[in-house]
Amino acid sequence: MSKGNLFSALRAAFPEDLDGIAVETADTPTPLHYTWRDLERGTAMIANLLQGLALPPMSRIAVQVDKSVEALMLYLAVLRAGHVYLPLNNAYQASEIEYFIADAEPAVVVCASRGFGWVSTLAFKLGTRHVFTLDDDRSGTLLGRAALQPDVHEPVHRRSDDLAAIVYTSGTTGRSKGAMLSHGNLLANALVLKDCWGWVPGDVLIHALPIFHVHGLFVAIHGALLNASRMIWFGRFEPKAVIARLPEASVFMGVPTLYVRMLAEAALTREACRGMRLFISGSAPLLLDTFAQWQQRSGHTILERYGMSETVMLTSNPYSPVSGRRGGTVGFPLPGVGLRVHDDQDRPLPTGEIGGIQVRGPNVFSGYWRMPEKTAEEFTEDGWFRTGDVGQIDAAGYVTIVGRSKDLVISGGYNVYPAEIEGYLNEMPGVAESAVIGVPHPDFGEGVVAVVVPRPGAALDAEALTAALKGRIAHFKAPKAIFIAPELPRNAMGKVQKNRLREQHQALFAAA
Ligand code: MLC
Ligand code: AMP
Repeated sequence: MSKGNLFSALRAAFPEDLDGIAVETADTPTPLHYTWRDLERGTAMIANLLQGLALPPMSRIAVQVDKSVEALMLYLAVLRAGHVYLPLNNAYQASEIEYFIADAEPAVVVCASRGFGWVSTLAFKLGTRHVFTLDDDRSGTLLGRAALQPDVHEPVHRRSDDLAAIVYTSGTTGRSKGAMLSHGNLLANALVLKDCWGWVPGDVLIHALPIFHVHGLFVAIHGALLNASRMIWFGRFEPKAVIARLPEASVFMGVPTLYVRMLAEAALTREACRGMRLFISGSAPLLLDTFAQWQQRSGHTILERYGMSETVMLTSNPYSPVSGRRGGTVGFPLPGVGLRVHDDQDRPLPTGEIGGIQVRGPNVFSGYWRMPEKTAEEFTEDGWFRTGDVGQIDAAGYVTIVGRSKDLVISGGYNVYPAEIEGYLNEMPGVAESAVIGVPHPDFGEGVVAVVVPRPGAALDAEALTAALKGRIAHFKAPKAIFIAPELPRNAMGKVQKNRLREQHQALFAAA
């Protein structure tokens, strides 16, 4: 770890000329240009504000805001002040936020002003002392207060294994788990990716992902900052607008849905992509068909990589040679990452056989926040992390993900945990039981589907169930289709056979 903390390492990579453009907004009413000096000063002011609150060291700072450059500065300022960043999806509603605040006990919560009423009520009830607002138009109490602060700040020293962020990832049994990532985890991964993906001075990154998950927050932002690269910053992904900016850029990172949506645009041509150096995909499986279509339409070979909240990035297809990028695979373990495939009894499997993927390395998290038993369960006796992904390594060393042992649906790059949705459905009046599955979806990769069994005599209405769910949880988790059925298929042990449900509804969205 360089002197100070992860922020110091990123700051050390800023260009000498701090007056160059670091970030340019693409979808604000007028384009905004932030220089490297703006990032330096803005993060100093927010860090000073946090330090002035006299919080205990390594306090959690929970953030549920719309994407903005100021939100990026808030993240960097939290690192700079030596506190722990806790990003939250801005689609989460009260019951979801309540859980995170109760579990993480943040000293500070930052939310959008439209949510201030309910967020602050929850936060104060749960013991949080400070709630600020931050909106995507540079307004809110956070910036109002930060504006009064000095614009110089000495980054607070943190050791490599000190906590930098907690990223919540849901548990298969319902309770969400906070993956604890250290300054060292994040920096080690960022440095490896800088080399592996051939970042060069002058690269320009189109940033169109949300910044509450590891993909948009760590992989994309650290990549650009460590390389002193300008970012073209989209508050939200819009395919036409992104394609229009490709000629000015060289690097793009997306989940597969972003590629599928850009492919649907006639403007996606070789000409539009001529200046691009690298397209990267991850967070969900990239279909071979999308990989091949992209090659044909853009003339570029997407580089697919694999990672997770607990580990940041684990594998990557080769940057060079381009011909080494194999569609349908996630490439090779990154330098320093150990990756092995084991059977259910933790015995190593021979090359080519399918089993559970286990990993270790400087990027692998130390455990789940306040869940020592869960942490112990997810690590093997010899210290490897069980990813819950199922895959194989071929003779040439390429890793392929073939499925998941965890009951998880990945929809448009967002994780949806069936157990959580079933929990909400089962609580609803007239519901006896339910099963939630993922089936192929042309846009989202997987679409969430629920099969619900009514209590005897109860009449259920799928639309009403959907509306009730959307009143309680983030809408992306709500099933895209709900079927009412007299019973669920079960095996001899009484376990619900989700495979049979998946087969039954396999073509649901394809047909649509
Ligand atoms: C939005 N909706 C979704 C959805 N996104 N439904 C299912 N799955 C999704 N992913 C729903 C909304 O709830 C809303 O429903 C409706 O679609 C329109 O919402 P929107 O906000 O206008 O959607 P849109 O902007 O089109 O968003 C789609 C998207 C977004 C693909 C751009 O989902 C996205 O940015 N995904 C990226 C997620 C990501 O960054 N993952 C990285 C995880 S890190 P309603 O009912 O309100 O109309 C990780 C590790 C790793 O996995 O390896 O990287
Ligand atoms: P998250 O918990 O949101 O970080 O999601 C991590 C999960 O996303 C991994 O455990 C994988 O199941 C999945 N994932 C990430 N990248 C890929 C990829 N390239 N191909 C298939 N699955 C992926």
